[in-house]
Amino acid sequence: MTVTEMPVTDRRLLVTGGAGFIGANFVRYWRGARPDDTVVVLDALTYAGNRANLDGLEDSQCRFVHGDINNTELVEHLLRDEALNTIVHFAAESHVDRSIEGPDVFVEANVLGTLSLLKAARKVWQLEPASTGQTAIAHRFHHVSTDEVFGSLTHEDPAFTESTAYAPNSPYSASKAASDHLVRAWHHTYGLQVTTSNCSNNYGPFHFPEKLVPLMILNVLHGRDLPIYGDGMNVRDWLFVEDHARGIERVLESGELGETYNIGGCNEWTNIDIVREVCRSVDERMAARPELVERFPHTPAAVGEPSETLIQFVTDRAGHDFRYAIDASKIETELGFQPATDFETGIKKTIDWYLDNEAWWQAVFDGSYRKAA
Ligand code: NAD
Ligand code: TDX
Repeated sequence: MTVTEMPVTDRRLLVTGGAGFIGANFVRYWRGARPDDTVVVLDALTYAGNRANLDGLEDSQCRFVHGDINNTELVEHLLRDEALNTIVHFAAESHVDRSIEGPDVFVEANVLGTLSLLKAARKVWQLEPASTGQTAIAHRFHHVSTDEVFGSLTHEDPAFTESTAYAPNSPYSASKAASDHLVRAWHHTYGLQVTTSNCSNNYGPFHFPEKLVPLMILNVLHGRDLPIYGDGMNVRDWLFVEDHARGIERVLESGELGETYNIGGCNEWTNIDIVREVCRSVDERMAARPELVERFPHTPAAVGEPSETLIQFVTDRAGHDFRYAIDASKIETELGFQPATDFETGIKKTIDWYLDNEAWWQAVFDGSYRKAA
């Protein structure tokens, strides 16, 4: 189908999964950069969703709706009643280890949830058959995906480009790949104005402490083992989360409809090196700020030990992808996007955020943020 571009001028956003790690950082960034835009966050508040991630952001222009993307009627109602013209779709089950333990919810949230959104968007934005006589409403559906859909690289392989064949290996990445294909099909078949971004591993504030970087920071602070899967030589490409938000902004502003854009940090690290870096960085802070040792008496620095002594090599993740790497030249050359935060700065900001926001992660650990939601 030929798709005529209908540019969105006055942006009114539905941000799905906006109470999760990247979604909340995106809303935070967007509210700062474009305070006049309307933002409605739709989030089911699963174990990973946290209303506190949006603290200080909600006002007359930005509101939170507790609900499931699989509730198509609710999505239609929000799009229609609030005249929303842009969906930025983050909502998903996102943790690979959980997908290995229980894949069903990944298909429900990531595949069926995306289908539900696509159906609602097509209906409310009036992309029903021409015979209905309706004129389509200007809109954009931006789908947030991952580099994991491309599978695993060896050391020698070139980085993933947008034309790398899909080869998902985990239930998580398979569900994300399926959602990417649905989004593509809604563009080609029904003319939905879509863009997709496939991003590498993010790190930064509000990251749920089941994922590598926050888990290691908090385990160091508590003097707990640092579990490294396998030999720790698996490679990931790390991007500061605010740069992901900026990359999506560029795609929303200037991305070509139906196109996909890789977003990455050009910043490959083995897991063991990332963990050593976290250990070094925390130890540096402990040395510079004695009050931290009083707050965290179980951290190795409290007894003059390096945090690296906590490293434990444990059983590998099933089907563990060896290496991800993003070739981000398309978004750089076509949309002029480059990450703004280098890794050294980003990891320091992240560690400082966890040190300064103990109430946030204590509430995550004791579940009180869920009781309050
Ligand atoms: P997250 O797990 O921190 O947050 C996911 C959010 O989605 C949570 O707030 C959760 O409550 C919500 N959610 C889940 N199912 C829902 C449903 N059915 N209806 C409504 N809300 C629902 O995940 P994240 O790390 O912020 O990832 C966000 C998106 O970015 C995901 O689509 C993920 O695949 C993608 N992504 C993540 C990374 C990364 O490094 N974390 C990298 C690339 C792409
Ligand atoms: O305890 C751990 N020990 C360990 O060695 C954990 C939690 C992870 N790891 C390894 C597995 C990975 O090689 O660290 C690497 C990173 O693991 P995760 O933080 O679980 O991220 P990953 O599996 O790479 O997936 C992440 O990036 C892509 C996000 O969770 C996905 O949502 C995103 O799509």
